[in-house]
Amino acid sequence: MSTTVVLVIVAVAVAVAVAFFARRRKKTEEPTVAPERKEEAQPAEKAPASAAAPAQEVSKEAAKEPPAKEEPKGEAAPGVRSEDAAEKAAAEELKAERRERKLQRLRQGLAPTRGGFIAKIGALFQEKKELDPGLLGQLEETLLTADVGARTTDRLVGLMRGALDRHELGDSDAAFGLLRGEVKKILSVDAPEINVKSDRPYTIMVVGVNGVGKTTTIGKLATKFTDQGLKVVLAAGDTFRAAAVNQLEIWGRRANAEVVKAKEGSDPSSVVFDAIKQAKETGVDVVIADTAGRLHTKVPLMEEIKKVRRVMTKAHEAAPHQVLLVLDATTGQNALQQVAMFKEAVDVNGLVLTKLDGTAKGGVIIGICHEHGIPVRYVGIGEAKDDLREFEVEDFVEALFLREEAK
Ligand SMILES: Nc1nc2c(ncn2[C@@H]2O[C@H](COP(=O)(O)OP(=O)(O)O)[C@@H](O)[C@H]2O)c(=O)[nH]1
Ligand SMILES: [Mg+2]
Repeated sequence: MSTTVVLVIVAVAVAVAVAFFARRRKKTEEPTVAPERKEEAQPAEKAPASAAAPAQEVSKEAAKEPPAKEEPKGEAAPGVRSEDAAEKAAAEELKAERRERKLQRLRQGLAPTRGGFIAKIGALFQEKKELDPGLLGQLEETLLTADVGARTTDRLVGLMRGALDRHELGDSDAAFGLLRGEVKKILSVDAPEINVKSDRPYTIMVVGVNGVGKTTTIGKLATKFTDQGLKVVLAAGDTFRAAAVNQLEIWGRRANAEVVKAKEGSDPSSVVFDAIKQAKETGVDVVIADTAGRLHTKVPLMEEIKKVRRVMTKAHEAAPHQVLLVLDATTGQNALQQVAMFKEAVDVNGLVLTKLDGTAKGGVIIGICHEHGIPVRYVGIGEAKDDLREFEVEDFVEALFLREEAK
């Protein structure tokens, strides 16, 4: 009886031990394998040996590589990367959207000019089945009426005549394209970019006859710079009218820029000198000087402006970094004469063409660039603070020569 009991106890003990070891073995054979890896393993088992080989090579290659330092969580990396890619794509999309909106505003702003002489030119070429020399007479008239200027008109018509003579103009599209290309060439005046961070303070002198939009342009420019986090000081150099100082102060508040002023009738040069001095002492990034613009034909005014320029250089060796001449696009041919006068007096190195939104005479810009070789830096397409565009030839020509509306 006792033997049977002992045997039963031994048998139970053996059974328990076998069951225990069997369970332990099973556990070690299937470690913490993730379910997906188990799934991956199945086809590999079924796959022929040759197909399995590259996988082995890959893992050998992986083993050769230094331990994954930056990406220890190997499985998380692709996720992070795709998040990065998505963020990048969203940023790109936003950028493209902003650019399209900007272009749209430029197209709108240039609509009157485009609807004027560009539309006429478009129609000229559109109506013709064949291009004949008679067309050139009409082109000449259209360009002259649009204030493109005599010399520039000659250049453009001459180019078309040559192409016609050589039978290079197959159709109206080719002719329109040729004209557009030449206008682009004329507008592409070679000049270094304006980099206001290249010196501190960077100084801009703004000149032009009365009412062209100097003060407004200064306000828009100041906004542009303060939006970039730059510290801006405006010098109220138009001391001849109290209203001019008030107007600049309003823009200063809008743009979050300080205004340095003096009482009515005081010396404009000393105001500008003080502004630059103050800017140097307080670490200001950009100084923009407003100037008077009445009756540019009066010698004293031109002398006054020349003096402002000289005094700016006294206040800061590299000043003025930019002398921007503001021109009102609605004045047409008159703008060409203004360029000649200011260029001689203060060595203008950049142009701002304002009020393009309200004129069909925007073509004057082509003549100005052709005759004077001064780069256009900004264009004004409205009165609001963000209605100043950096002049980009490509965009400008594209907006100007937009064909659909010109038909
Ligand atoms: N439509 C339009 N008006 C402008 C533009 N720039 C300036 N103006 C307006 O032109 C007028 C004269 O501008 P102002 O800055 O006082 O000229 P300033 O005498 O040269 O300083 C103001 O009524 C401005 O609002 C522009 O780009 N488009
Ligand atoms: Mg003014």
